[in-house]
Parts: sequence; structure tokens; C-alpha cells
Amino acid sequence: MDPTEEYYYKTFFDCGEFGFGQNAASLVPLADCPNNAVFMDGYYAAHDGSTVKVPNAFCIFERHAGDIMWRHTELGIPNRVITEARPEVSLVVRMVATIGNYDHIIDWEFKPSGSIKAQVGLSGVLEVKSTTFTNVDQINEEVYGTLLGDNTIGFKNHDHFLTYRLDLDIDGVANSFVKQNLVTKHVNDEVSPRKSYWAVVSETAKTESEAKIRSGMAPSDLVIVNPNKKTKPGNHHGYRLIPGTATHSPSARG
Ligand SMILES: [Cu+2]
Repeated sequence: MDPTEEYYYKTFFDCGEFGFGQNAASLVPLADCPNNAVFMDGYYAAHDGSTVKVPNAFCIFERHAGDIMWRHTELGIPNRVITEARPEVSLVVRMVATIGNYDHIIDWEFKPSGSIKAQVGLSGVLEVKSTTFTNVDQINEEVYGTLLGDNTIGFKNHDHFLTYRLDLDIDGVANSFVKQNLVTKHVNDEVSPRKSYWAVVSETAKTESEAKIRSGMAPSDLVIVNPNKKTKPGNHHGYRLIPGTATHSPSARG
């Protein structure tokens, strides 16, 4: 978000132009990954087709975070209290891609409940530009960033967008994308004192365009199912997509 001569064209595509695989960093034992981690080398094809090895490109470890996976204390049985608690122990697969000043930490977390969590962390150093200023009191113009030290402005206003392409095969490749919309229903009879409630109405996308959503904006659960496979009670096999909180960048068009 800096329209000046030296910066207006800077729109980096970290994956597309630099490559997360080509820029995979070798992980540092006991710092990037805990002491129960095992490491795997990574390989990619160079421009001439030869094989390039990245030592310790991945680490795999069990995470004992101290959280509860599931618990219940049953108080409904007279003269008996039954408590069962199970710890959350998940399997983490990690890699780091260092693109210029940034280090992207990519985790896939596999939980005992069957949940798969994708997470990206950002580290590294700030992108900065030089300036004549040494104190904010000297600045009476737009500098498109924050003065961090003598003659140093850090880029404050910019976005990082990370796009995942999820190709799910749930008990086979024939899967459907279903939006489970929460819909308000009105009660018209005289029996219930309730005037309204909400119910779930499923809508299967027939086209790619019908599957478009604004992440975090719609009152819907997003589910990918195999419509050809059913559980014993008759529900479809499926996975629910749970987006994280989304910040919506104002689009700067012009
Ligand atoms: Cu950035």
C-alpha cells in the first residue's frame, strides 16, 4: 500500500514466483521442532531437471499441548459420579518456507477426533525502506509506514493472502460441496409460545459458481460429503470446513 515510484509495482507472489518448495528451509532441531520430532528430507526438481535435496525439510511430531480432547462428568446416575477425560494429542507435520524477509511456518495438525487443522505462522524480519526522518515529529507527509528507528520505515499497510486448494477424496473421488444454511423458520400455530426458530437447510452446489462463499460472512456450515456413501443411520460421510476468522481487506481499485 505504497504508491510511490519505488514501491507501487510490488505485488509479490511468494508461492507462484518464488516457490514454497524451492525455498523450503532446513529445520533446526530443538528450535523449529520439539525434541520428540523426526525429520524428513525434501526433494524438488531444479530448472534443468536434476534433483535438489533439502535436508530436514519436514518434521513430524506429537504435540501434547495440555488441552482436553474430550471429557464428561456424569452426574445423572444416583449415588455415582463417573468422570472420563481424554487428552488432546495431535500429530503435527511442519515445514518452513523462507521467501526473502519472511519465513512462513506451515503446519498440518491431525487430531484424534479426525479433525485436520491447517495453520500458517509468519516470522522473519520486517520489510523496511530508508528515509531521512529520525523522529515522528519531523514527518508532515504520508510515508506509508511506521518509523521504527533512525532513517528506517517499516511497511505497515499490506496484506498476505494464503490460498489453499483442497482436493478431498472422502471415501472416493465423487464428492459434493454442501452449504448447510441456517434459515429462520416462523411458527404459525397456536400451540407453541415460540414465534420463530432456526433450522438447517442443505444446499448442494451444482456448479463451481454456486459453491462460492464469502468466508466467515454467511450463516452456513460448509461441508464436503460423499453423496454415495452413508453411515449406518443414513447420514452422508463428510468433512466440515471450519474457516478461521477472516479479515476483509478493502479492495483498492482505481
Ligand atoms: Cu508482509
